[in-house]
Amino acid sequence: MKEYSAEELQNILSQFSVKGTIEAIKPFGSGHINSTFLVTDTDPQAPFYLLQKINHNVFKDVEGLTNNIKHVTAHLKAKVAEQGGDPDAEVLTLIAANKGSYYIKDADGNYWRMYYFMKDTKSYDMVETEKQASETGKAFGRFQKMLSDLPASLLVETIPGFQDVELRLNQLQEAIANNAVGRLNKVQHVVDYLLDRADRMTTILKMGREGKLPKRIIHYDTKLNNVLLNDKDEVQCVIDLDTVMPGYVAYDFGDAIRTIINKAPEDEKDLSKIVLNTNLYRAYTQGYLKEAIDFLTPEEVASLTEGALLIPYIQTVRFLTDYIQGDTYYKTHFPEHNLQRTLAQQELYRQLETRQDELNTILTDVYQSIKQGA
Ligand code: ADP
Ligand code: GN1
Ligand code: MG
Repeated sequence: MKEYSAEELQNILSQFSVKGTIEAIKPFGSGHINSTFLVTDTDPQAPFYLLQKINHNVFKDVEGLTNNIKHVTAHLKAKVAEQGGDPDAEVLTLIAANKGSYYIKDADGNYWRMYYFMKDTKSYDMVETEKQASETGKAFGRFQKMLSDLPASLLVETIPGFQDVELRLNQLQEAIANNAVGRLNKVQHVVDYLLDRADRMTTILKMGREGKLPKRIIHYDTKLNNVLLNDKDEVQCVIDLDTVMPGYVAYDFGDAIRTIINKAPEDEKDLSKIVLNTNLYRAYTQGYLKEAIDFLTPEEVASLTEGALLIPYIQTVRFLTDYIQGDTYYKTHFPEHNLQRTLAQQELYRQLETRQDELNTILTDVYQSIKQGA
């Protein structure tokens, strides 16, 4: 990533309606896509800001993306207010740019936007407690519920086919055919493992095509660190709204379980540390279903564990594709980072595959006890 001087960042900042006296602008967070900076004020009581360079390689339509975020945040804020909550604490707020838009384009053609920074919150890369798991489940269940009456026609698809397994496998095949940086040989065994399962992974797509699963507005990037928890580890705000689009709820469930069902990071090097934790899985499922049970159809509930296998599978495919094509998509922090991520996700998938029945039993158990008001 390009290093930005304080002067360059100040210049970008000056194009937004920012008040106060800026103390510092520093890199922040551990997202893989955008570049994020925390903007602090000399007065600790004054608002702080979060400045982001939008990854234009990933998000081609920045205007459409920004409109999506405007619609989604306005809708969420109205719902939170209706329910007696604090919209500015519980929903992201975009900062207007001086030209009346909510993003700016710099001299190099890069796009930037700003939010208010949510003070006294934390986002975790790795789960530590069942409370964090259940609060994250609650966050995404409530998020889907609040967006269930936002007309999908208002939103553009910021990344078409984002969790479409057939599309992701086509992208893998393309990377294999190009073998652009000569890495294929080294990962042929992972390619074989994934392709062996390609047919088995289309269950959700097929159910969708057969009209058995409705498309709803979902978050599409429900990893643990896309939720801000407060100092008591209670949910405060769902963040990273770039991918909010119509999709199947099983995608959101699966992506969350990917980061919540085990305490190892998604790029764990020592595969023996990747161990499924069914208490964390149960806690997430409880938090999620308590919020979502009223609007989910029985078929959707039954599809959730399939999502819990599908998304780690797709994530393995995506990390592997990026490794083979020479690390062009995700930010990497060392040369073989995408390979390490691939192997960790493959291991997670492998364990999930052998224990799907157990995941189903827990899900059914949680579902029944919520239905019976236990
Ligand atoms: P990316 O798309 O790169 O993942 P995110 O929007 O998720 O970018 O932001 C990266 C990180 O910055 C988050 O994981 C979180 O730790 C932090 N973050 C993002 N938005 C806010 C906010 N408004 N207030 C506080 N922290 C935030
Ligand atoms: C990216 O933006 P971030 O870091 O929250 C990616 C997700 C992946 C995730 C893997 C737009 O999420 O799809 O699941 O990395 N986001 C995009 O950690 O591709
Ligand atoms: Mg993020």
